[in-house]
Amino acid sequence: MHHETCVLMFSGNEIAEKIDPSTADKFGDWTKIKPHGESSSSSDNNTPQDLNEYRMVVFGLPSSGVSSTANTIVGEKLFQEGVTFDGTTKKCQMESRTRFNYVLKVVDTPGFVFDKKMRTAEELFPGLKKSIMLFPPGPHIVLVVLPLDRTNEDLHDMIHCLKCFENLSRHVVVILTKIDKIEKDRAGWKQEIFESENLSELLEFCGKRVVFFDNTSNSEQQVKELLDVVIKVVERNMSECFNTDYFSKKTNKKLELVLQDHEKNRKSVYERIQNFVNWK
Ligand SMILES: Nc1nc2c(ncn2[C@@H]2O[C@H](COP(=O)(O)OP(=O)(O)O)[C@@H](O)[C@H]2O)c(=O)[nH]1
Ligand SMILES: [Mg+2]
Repeated sequence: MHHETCVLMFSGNEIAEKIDPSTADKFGDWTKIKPHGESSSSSDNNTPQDLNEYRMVVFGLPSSGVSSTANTIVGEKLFQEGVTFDGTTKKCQMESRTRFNYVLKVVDTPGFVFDKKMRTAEELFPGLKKSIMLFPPGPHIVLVVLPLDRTNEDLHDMIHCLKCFENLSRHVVVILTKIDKIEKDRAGWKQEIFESENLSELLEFCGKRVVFFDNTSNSEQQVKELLDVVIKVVERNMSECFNTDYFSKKTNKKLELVLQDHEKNRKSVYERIQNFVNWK
């Protein structure tokens, strides 16, 4: 287990090391890696043949940069970004682009909205279910997006709910966005992140597979770094994807317990506030 973590952990930039900067635009040897012999779907007329296809669903708390991350991956502004009270992305959207000699299929989702009225995995994670239909048999990778400036209860709720899907974590790669907000001269910030208490639950869940994104930049390097991790995960999972089997009765049972627990905690916080107010 420890070994796997070390191999898959994003540590600096493995793809970048394989690329001679002078030939980076012509795509170095790393692009020839054919990790799983899966060629792109022949039913898609726009899809070049004989290229490996990677399907990714982008997920996270709203306003984290989910759509922006999807845009960074495809290299164009195809998904709507923005900040609104109710979330900008209302529906799932699938786009496909050939980049770096791979076919990259990306589904943008509204993200995780915790609502106690929702009780089943299908209700709580409509985006994940829909992505399977948008690029069957489903995504190889579930990208969980988190901005650097936001670790709160919502994050814990999201992780607890995601954990209810058995084996989902082996498809997860975390994208930490808004790294442009870090002071340019602050040394050791990556180390700080990997040692952060607030992030420990998430880091354990994703096997420390973390890639850093600045969605305000059109640097290709960050996407190549992500692909480096994606290729290894897909290879390790033997191309198996997140599919409808994950939406099982067992998942719903576990979710029910998490929701009950959440409700209990919420009530106890409310009672504590009430006691405090009455005491004053
Ligand atoms: N500075 C900065 N802003 C970002 C980054 N990623 C997203 N944003 C901004 O954050 C806001 C929400 O982004 P969006 O992708 O629509 O979030 P979503 O609701 O999670 O899909 C938008 O104003 C984006 O421009 C980033 O890496 N850096
Ligand atoms: Mg969005």
